[in-house]
Amino acid sequence: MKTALITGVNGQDGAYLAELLLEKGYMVHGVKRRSSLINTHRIDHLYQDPHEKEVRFRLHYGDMTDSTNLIRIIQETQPDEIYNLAAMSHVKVSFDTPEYTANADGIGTLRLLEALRILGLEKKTRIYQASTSELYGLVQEVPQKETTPFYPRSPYAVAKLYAYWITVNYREAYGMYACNGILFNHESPLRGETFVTRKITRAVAAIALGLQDCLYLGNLNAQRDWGHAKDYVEAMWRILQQDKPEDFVIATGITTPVRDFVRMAFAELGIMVEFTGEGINERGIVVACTNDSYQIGIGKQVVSVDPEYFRPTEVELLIGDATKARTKLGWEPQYDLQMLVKEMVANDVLEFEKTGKVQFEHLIS
Ligand code: NDP
Ligand code: GDR
Repeated sequence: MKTALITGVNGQDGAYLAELLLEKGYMVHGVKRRSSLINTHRIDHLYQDPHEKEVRFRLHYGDMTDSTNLIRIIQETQPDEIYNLAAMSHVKVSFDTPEYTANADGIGTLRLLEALRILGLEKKTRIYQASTSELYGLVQEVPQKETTPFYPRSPYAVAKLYAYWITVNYREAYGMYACNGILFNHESPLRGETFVTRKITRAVAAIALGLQDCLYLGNLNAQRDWGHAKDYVEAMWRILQQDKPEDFVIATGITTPVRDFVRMAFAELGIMVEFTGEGINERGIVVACTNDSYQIGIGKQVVSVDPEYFRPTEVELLIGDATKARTKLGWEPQYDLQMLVKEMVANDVLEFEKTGKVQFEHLIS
């Protein structure tokens, strides 16, 4: 039985990856940091009482900013594979917490690599680093592939740039099996509520339900290559099963503006929205976005732009070329954007239903 250690196990990707590895028969250890409230809802279905026999899923308290703790967990668990998914992963928030982001996302990766060397595991343990399409930042080339130059545009991306190169350096310097997956945006019903896709699908459900009037967003013109997290964790696993350690871009190859994601999400509930123009009011820029639904009032403004959500430096266009992953890993995404939007909206409708406020299943088209 192989043993895997996942940092960030209670995040979106950690939850899908833990499920996948358990299905494959792994012993899975997860690192989660202490929080004042229980925040394991994404992995609660995987939880096993540690007092039972043959437990294959265990959680350990840990933090990417604490080397001693990482060394101890690795020593105890002796993993065959480490998936380093833990990070302060919100690009906008990284402008507010740049030093912490550098510490957790950049130096945190170094701490794991060094822990393997200190423990003499550098030839045994394979390590996956969660790199990101944010490394490409300001467009140098489209579509973006493994050889495209990096130009990070946020403290988050700069921290991840360090993590990318320290992973490459430890591979070259010490012969470690250390790989970067350069993953483009991937979403799911488990996506954090403040990332744009989930923010939209939740708001669409709430607006249709009459619980919210208007969705305030930032840059509607940004374009992202959105895939499904379930497909992307499969790629992470495949990256660590190759003969030779290498870096891979994982993407769908299709890019979509934020405003089209908004349209698609409303359309799932039978509400057609139209962006009819821009103006200025006391809140700043307003994009008129009206709808054709009797349910919520024909012509009602359902989306506005709040400049509060603009970033000091933005990444305008991401579109990935995953040819290398398709050919070398045999990786193919199973979901397209339409399927993803459908699943996310349906999930948010159900979540609001669970709160018992109102039943509106009939709205799902
Ligand atoms: P999430 O934000 O959902 O999960 C991040 C996880 O990291 C959470 O479990 C979080 O714990 C944990 N974490 C944060 N800071 C620390 C710390 N200091 N010590 C220990 N754990 C910490 O991210 P995703 O699952 O979406 O992404 C996984 C990884 O992949 C991240 O590194 C992200 O940067 C990267 N990535 C994500 C992409 C995407 O589109 N989703 C694309 C490319 C890369 P807590 O719940 O306590 O906050
Ligand atoms: P991103 O994801 O920054 O690409 O990072 P996010 O969903 O936050 O933003 C995508 C684009 O949408 C625009 N946008 C808004 N974003 C948010 N969060 N909230 C808004 O109201 C809003 N309005 C418009 C943004 O400006 C941006 O252009 C994600 C994270 O998962 C990273 O960890 C990961 O590395 C990258 O994807 C790949």
